[in-house]
Amino acid sequence: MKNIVILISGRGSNMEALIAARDAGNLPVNIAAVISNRPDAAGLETAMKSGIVAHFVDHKGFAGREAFDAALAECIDQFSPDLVVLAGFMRILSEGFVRHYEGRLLNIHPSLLPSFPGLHTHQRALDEGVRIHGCTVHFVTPALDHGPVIIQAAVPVLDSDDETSLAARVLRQEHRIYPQAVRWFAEDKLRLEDGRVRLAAELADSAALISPEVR
Ligand code: NHR
Ligand code: GAR
Repeated sequence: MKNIVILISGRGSNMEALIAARDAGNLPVNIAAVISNRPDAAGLETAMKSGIVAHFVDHKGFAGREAFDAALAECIDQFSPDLVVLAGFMRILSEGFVRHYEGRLLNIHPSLLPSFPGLHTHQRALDEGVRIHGCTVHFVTPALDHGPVIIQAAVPVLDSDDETSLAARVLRQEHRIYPQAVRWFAEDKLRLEDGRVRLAAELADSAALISPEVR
C-alpha cells in the first residue's frame, strides 16, 4: 500500500474527505502524516483525533522560502511518501521542492484551471460573470496552478450566489474528486509521463464531472 503525506494550512476539509474515503474502504493508502505550515491549523486537531501523525513546520520561523521548503521536505521525507497531497496548502513552493517530488505531488485548486489561478477564485469568478465554475486536481509543477490536469468538476454559478454559497458548492465537488484522483494514483492508474497525465484507458470518461447539483 502506498504512503501518502497530506499538507494543509487550515480547516482541512479536503483532508477529512481523504480520511473518510480511506475509512470507508474506498482509498487504499496509508496516511502516514498530516503536516501544516500553520501551528494553529484546525485540521491538525482533526488528524490527531483520527489517530494520524500530525506535525507543523511554521513558515514564520524561516528566513526565506528556500529554507522553509528545505525544512518542510525534511519533515515530509521521514515518512517516505509515494505521494504528497496539497489540501488547502497556502504557501507557494520553490522549484527545487517541486522537482524533488516530481510526479508525486498533487494539488486541488478551487477553479476550473486554467481560469483563475492564484487566490480568491470564487470572488473572481463572480466578478467575471462566468456561468460555470468548479475545481481541478492537478500535478504540481513549478509554474503556480499550471500543472497537468487530472480531474475537474463543474458547477453552475447562480445569480443569487455570493462568495460563500459558491465556495460551498465547489467544495462539495472537491470532496468528490480529490479522493478519486488519489485512489487512481494509489491503484497505479494515474501517472505523470513526459509532462502529461496518463490515465488508465477505462477511466477516460471519469475525469470530467458535470455536477447536476444546484444548491
Ligand atoms: N507551488 C508550486 N510551485 N506550484 C503550484 O502549482 C502550487 C504551489 C504551491 C501551492 C496551491 C495553490 C492553489 O491551489 C499551490 C500550488 C498559495 C498561493 C499563494 O499565493 C497561491 C496558490 C496556491 C497556494 N500563497 C501566498 C504565498 O505568498 C500566501 C497566502 C496565504 O498565506 O494566505 O505563498 O491555490
Ligand atoms: C479548498 O477550497 C481548496 O481548494 C482551497 O482552499 C480550501 C481549503 O479547504 N485551496 C487553495 O485555495 C489553495 N491556495 P480545506 O482546508 O477545508 O480543505
